[in-house]
Amino acid sequence: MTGTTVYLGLGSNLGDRRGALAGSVAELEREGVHVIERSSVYETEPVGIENQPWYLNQVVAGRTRHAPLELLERCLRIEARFGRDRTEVRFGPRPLDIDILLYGDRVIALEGLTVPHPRMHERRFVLVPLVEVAPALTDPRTGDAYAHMLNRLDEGKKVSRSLRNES
Ligand code: GSY
Repeated sequence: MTGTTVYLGLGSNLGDRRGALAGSVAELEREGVHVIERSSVYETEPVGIENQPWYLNQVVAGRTRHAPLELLERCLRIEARFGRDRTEVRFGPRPLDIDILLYGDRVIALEGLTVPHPRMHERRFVLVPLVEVAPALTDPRTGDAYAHMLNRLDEGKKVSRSLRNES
């Protein structure tokens, strides 16, 4: 497929977490995002509101012909299919979260969509899986490698590979 390479961050901390991640990959394919790489699944300590269940997180790379806002619309639709309700507490628990981390090398500042994702560089639960799938990837604004940002990050939240049979 031609189009743009995008990196998406997937997260779940309610219900069948692993099922939501696996299911969202299938849904992305249906919604016009051809998934070309998947990181391992990571068990991660919550960031933001700390008193909530731990997350499973994963980063996928895909190719899509959708424009950024169309892609966002498709991601929101998939979240809703997995029971996500956007009236939830900000930074609180959710059955599925799909964040657009990177859209090619575009820098996007639109109402409702900022790319690169504004908090990705300060989150181990994003950078660890991102660097796993794309070790040489650089920030389109600064040219700085995400691997270097991860090495310098002093966030301290636990991020560890999750075993396949955990939910
Ligand atoms: O931004 C995604 C939702 N989220 C997460 C997450 O996916 N993983 C971890 N570990 N903490 C989080 N806090 C929020 S909000």
